Amino acid sequence: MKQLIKAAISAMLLALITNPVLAQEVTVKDAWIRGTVPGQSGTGAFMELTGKSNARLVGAASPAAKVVEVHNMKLENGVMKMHPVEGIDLPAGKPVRLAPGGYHVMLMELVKPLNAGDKVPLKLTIELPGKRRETLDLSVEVRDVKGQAAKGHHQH
Ligand SMILES: [Cu+2]
Repeated sequence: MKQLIKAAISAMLLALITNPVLAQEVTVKDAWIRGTVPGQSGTGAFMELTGKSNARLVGAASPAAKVVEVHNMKLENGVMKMHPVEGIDLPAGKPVRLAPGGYHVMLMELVKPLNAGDKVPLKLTIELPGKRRETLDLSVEVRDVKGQAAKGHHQH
C-alpha cells in the first residue's frame, strides 16, 4: 500500500515536472500589461510569441478582467481602431510581436486598477496542429501607462 502511494506520488511529481516543458509548444518573451489611469476600464497585454510548430493564439483569460479578447489595431481613415480577431497565427519558428499599435490581448471590464509593478495572471489558449490545444499560464508584469517598467525595478 505504502509503495503504491509512493509510486502514485512519484508519477504525479514526474507529471508536474515534465508536462509543462514537453507541452509548451509556444514560448513567451517580454510580456507586459499597460497600467491604467483612474477611470480606465480596459488595457492591453503585449508580448512576443514563438511557436515550435505552426500554432495560433485563439483566446485568453485573466481573473483581472471580466472580458478578455484578442485584438488587432489598424489605421482606418486616419484613425487608429481596434477590433477583436479570431486568432493570431504563429508560424513555426517565427517570433510574432503583440505590441502597441498592432496585435494585443485586450483586458476589458477590469476588476481593479492595474498599477506598475503588479503581477497579473494571464492564461493564453493556443491551438496547435491537429486542433490540439494548450494553455499557457503567465504571470505578467504591469508597466506604467507609457509602457515603462515600475520605478526601482532594477534595485531589487
Ligand atoms: Cu484592444
